[in-house]
Amino acid sequence: MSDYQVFLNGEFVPEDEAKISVFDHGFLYGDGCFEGIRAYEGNVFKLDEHLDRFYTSAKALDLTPPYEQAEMKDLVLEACRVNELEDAYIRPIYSRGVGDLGLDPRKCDEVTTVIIAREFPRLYGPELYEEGLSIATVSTRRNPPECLSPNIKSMNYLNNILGKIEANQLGVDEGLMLDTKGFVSEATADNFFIVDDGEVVTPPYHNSLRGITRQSAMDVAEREGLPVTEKPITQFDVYAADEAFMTGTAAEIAPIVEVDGREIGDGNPGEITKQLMDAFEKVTRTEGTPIYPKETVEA
Ligand code: PXG
Repeated sequence: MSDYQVFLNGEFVPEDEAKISVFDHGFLYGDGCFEGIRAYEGNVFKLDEHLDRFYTSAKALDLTPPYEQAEMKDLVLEACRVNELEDAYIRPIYSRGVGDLGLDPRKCDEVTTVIIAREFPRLYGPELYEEGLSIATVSTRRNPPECLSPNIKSMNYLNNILGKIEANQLGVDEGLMLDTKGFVSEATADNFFIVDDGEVVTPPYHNSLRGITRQSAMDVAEREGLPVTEKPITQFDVYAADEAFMTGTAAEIAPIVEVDGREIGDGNPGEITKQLMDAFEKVTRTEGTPIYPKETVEA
């Protein structure tokens, strides 16, 4: 076992001592929220954007965080420092806390706070970033906002996990989820884009998670002079597209070359996709909140 230090309820403890009660409602009911954040070469990428979403998820769950957002920002950076990380995957979690066996959140006195920071490679194998992924539409539909908003990044991922299980059973690299109306929503842990006649298109975010990498990819595309549109897309639009890719903190930008047995474009990662992958990589290496401010390094 590695010896990462995990922040748990006010202190950093060795990871094998970072234990949660079986009566924690995060465990019993998936009642809580989390973020997945990355650091590149000593800088945490889009930290404020991730923390804004984290605190909005908590608010939507009517969960009062024990730390102000600015304190949480310091703790995330500290979690990287105590683990001496430059490149990291960081996961802050707030769960409802320890209660009894009833689901009423009023039974829980204290929100559980966890921050895990560790090294973590890109979500898919390196060859898939060269050759592109084969994906398939799964039958599990993405939770509609009228039942459970996909924009709450909650500790209950069963909707996406059922989609991922189907994708695994189909023997493809990832599952594409539709919304309840049959429009494309997103992949199980990534947002979805197509490129059509030079235009970069992604579905509106109401039926999917408003991904931070999704926004970065849109910003990068605009800076590269490409038209970017948010509009509903169908499976037909996907099959007819010139290119397709996915975006996510864990996956970064990942090219897609096959959907439901249909080749996308010529079956190779598209030129615009590759351009965006390169431009995104540059952005991740030049922006971000420093983990080790200069004064500390020089002192
Ligand atoms: N959709 C869903 C459902 C997600 O969970 C994204 C899109 C992409 O969002 P960001 O903001 O990351 O660009 C996500 C993010 C994991 C893991 O452990 C999952 C995510 C992020 C980090 C790690 O599989 N999902």
